[in-house]
Amino acid sequence: MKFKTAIKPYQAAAGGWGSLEATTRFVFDSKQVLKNMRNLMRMNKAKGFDCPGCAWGDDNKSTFSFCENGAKAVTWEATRRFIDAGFFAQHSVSALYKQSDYFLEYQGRLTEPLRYNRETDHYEPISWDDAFALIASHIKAMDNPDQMELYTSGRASNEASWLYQLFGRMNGSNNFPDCSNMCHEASGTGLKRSIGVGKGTIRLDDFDHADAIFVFGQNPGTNHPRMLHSLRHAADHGAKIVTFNTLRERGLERFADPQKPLEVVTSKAGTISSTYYQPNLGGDMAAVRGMVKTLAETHFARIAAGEPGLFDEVFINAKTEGMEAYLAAVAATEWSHIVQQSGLTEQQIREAAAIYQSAERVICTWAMGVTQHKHSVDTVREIVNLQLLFGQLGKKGAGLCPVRGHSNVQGNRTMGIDEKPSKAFLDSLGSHFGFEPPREIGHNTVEALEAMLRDEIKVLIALGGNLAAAAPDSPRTEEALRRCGLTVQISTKLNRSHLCPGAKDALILPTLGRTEQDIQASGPQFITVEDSFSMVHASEGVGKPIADTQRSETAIVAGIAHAVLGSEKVDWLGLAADYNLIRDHIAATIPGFADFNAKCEIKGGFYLGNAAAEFRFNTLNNKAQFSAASLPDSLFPQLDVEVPFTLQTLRSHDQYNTTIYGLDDRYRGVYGQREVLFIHPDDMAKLGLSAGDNVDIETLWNDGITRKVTDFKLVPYNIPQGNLAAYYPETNPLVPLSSFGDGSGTPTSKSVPVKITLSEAKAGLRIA
Ligand SMILES: Nc1nc2c(c(=O)[nH]1)N[C@H]1C(S)=C(S)[C@@H](COP(=O)(O)OP(=O)(O)OC[C@H]3O[C@@H](n4cnc5c(=O)[nH]c(N)nc54)[C@H](O)[C@@H]3O)O[C@H]1N2
Ligand SMILES: Nc1nc2c(c(=O)[nH]1)N[C@H]1C(S)=C(S)[C@@H](COP(=O)(O)OP(=O)(O)OC[C@H]3O[C@@H](n4cnc5c(=O)[nH]c(N)nc54)[C@H](O)[C@@H]3O)O[C@H]1N2
Ligand SMILES: [Mo]
Repeated sequence: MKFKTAIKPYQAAAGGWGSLEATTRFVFDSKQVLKNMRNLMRMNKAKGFDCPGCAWGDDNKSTFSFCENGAKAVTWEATRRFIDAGFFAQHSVSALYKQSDYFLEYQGRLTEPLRYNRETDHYEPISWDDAFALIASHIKAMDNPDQMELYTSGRASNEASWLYQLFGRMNGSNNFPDCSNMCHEASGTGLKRSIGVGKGTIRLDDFDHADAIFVFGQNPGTNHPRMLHSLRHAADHGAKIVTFNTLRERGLERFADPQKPLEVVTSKAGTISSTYYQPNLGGDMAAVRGMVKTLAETHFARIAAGEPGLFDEVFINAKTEGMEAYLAAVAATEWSHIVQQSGLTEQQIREAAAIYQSAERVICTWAMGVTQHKHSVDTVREIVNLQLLFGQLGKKGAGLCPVRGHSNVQGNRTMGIDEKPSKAFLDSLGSHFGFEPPREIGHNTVEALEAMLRDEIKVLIALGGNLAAAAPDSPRTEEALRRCGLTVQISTKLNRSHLCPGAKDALILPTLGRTEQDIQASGPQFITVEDSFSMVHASEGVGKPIADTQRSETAIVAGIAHAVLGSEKVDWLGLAADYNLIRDHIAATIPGFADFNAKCEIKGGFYLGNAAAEFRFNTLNNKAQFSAASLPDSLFPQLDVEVPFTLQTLRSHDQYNTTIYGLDDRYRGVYGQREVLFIHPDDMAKLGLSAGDNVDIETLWNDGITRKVTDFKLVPYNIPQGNLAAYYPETNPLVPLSSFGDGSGTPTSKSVPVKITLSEAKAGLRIA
């Protein structure tokens, strides 16, 4: 495939015509316009399916509650293109491996179960029953249950995830690596340690009541476009939106609502961020610490003058622990350290603190810019510290909001997809089903890959996702997959992971997507999902599946469990025949789900509640815990070499994680290409390089392994000096598997120590 390439800075607001045009282009490009439009209109409504795009909540207010990127996610799934046995007979695995990720998914939907034939290097059809029997034979041949890894990607429904974890635990292991380990793990861990619950404390309508919203390290214009409606609405009502983002992101600057025709026609774009700070990568903890340093100064000065202080002392005394130690740590942190690490000036940080101080109700939101560093748990806890000082929790318009990624990643965790489950959960599962669940902590994603590399894993089952391309250190990750005995990929589309077949056997099991009707023995089924705001609601597909050989995720998990464990303790196939029965078990084993089936009728879903938002802190002493961590001295304490650049790996506007929809990144002005490197113009000049030069990027790490990608085109960009940005997954080979967050285990995808050098290739870049 050839694409016209260009670099052309984007001048308009985010959203607006650009967004409508792109949405309609996606919808009309696909073969079935009417069906797609109907799908879109039902998305995120009481009846119909939940958008598979992101985990943002639904306001049920806009006429069309969908966004450009949600439209892409739906049309990409609902395509009429498909591949069957003929395609795999034609293309060997080695030949497909040479194709791009874009090419692989572009081929369309997987329709038949397939087994890899090592002799011929082709995938060949296999019946569902034979596939299940093959999986059972591999699992039964294992020496111990920890030789299996059950990976989950965050699109899987509550019903499928719950069944999957039950299967894994009944088989004896807590090895549940998942995409969350690479994503918001630091949020879950940090929040749990600080406030006793690993989820956000606010509800969607809190945005309407906030006086200030602090947005750390996220790009909603691309990754949570519906969040722009909430931000825009808040800004229109006078809320201050303070953004901390290393890059200048258009969606955080200006937004024209594509669903308001007048705004689009008149180009009446609204300003989103009232203030925009560009910290260094990994600089947010320092920035927040500097804000607290400023606010503490004012607080104590006022008290010394006999005036009321700033902090919410009633809340702090009654509900928290550890403030003194924290404030001592803040006092001990020098401004020079804060300035050096944040990359912001003392004045900028004092200004941000002043905005915080003047707001009565504050929301802090964040995503991958906060969670994919070594000190991410401490950073999340630093944000919580700030909010605790002011009692910005559990009141209207205030609280903590980690903005989740995959549309049901939060629900997966609620359902028990967790390598470190709580004792209470295991007890409840064990007593409900009369078995002793495994008590040992299982593997997270990095640990699972390391175990695979040590040849300890005989079976890998992946419920969705694309581990080969999503995980760090691509060549080693691919090798890890190839070293498993059996790999089983439950997928909608062809991807890199299918092309890294297990050493003995590999299966591809084609599944239905969320947009499609799911008909089981008892009739049409719906599933449920949970959004970032702990709202659980039903989702029912409307499109007709492309092939009757595809099965639902729930049915596939049940089929595997039945083949392995039989029906003595659990009637797996009976559960898959009627998802209401699964929901009854969920109601009996997971807190907050009593009367689950009845609650599924509630329009807009039901709220699971959040103990911390009600000032119940499920920590050891029932108080919220301040964290007194010190600021790290360096992002790379493991290294004793000088690091010229820190690289972040991020998403373009035309991708969903490892799914590449197209090669444009409209808001960043990049067209027809993905192998680009965003760099400050002065950094480029210092190295004697120019826009359009091709460079090689090499990781500086301490294990003697060379990690390098070549021929990336330089794009001068509004980014602080010393910081770089490039797209994931192309740059995953640069992220060392052994570089992960303290306490989170999350690969440090937003801080990779690198150097760059001019590469051989000379191809110039057109700067329009
Ligand atoms: N269309 C679309 N939607 C998606 C996804 C997708 O790929 N496509 N992915 C989904 C998933 S799984 C997730 S987790 C979310 C991801 O949503 P985001 O977290 O928005 O994803 P990234 O593209 O990784 O963007 C990281 C943002 O943080 C900034 N940043 C990076 N490092 C730092 C830092 O250290 N400090 C600060 N202050 N800023 C920093 C970057 O400049 C960038 O704007 O989106 C979800 N929604
Ligand atoms: N360098 C770098 N690496 C990263 C990140 C980063 O920012 N930088 N981000 C990380 C993050 S936040 C995440 S969440 C992970 C994502 O990791 P994953 O969740 O593993 O990856 P995805 O790309 O979302 O998975 C895409 C595949 O899922 C399958 N699929 C799509 N829909 C469905 C469905 O409904 N059911 C099933 N069974 N399969 C389906 C398709 O076959 C598709 O190829 O990547 C992480 N990796
Ligand atoms: Mo994610």
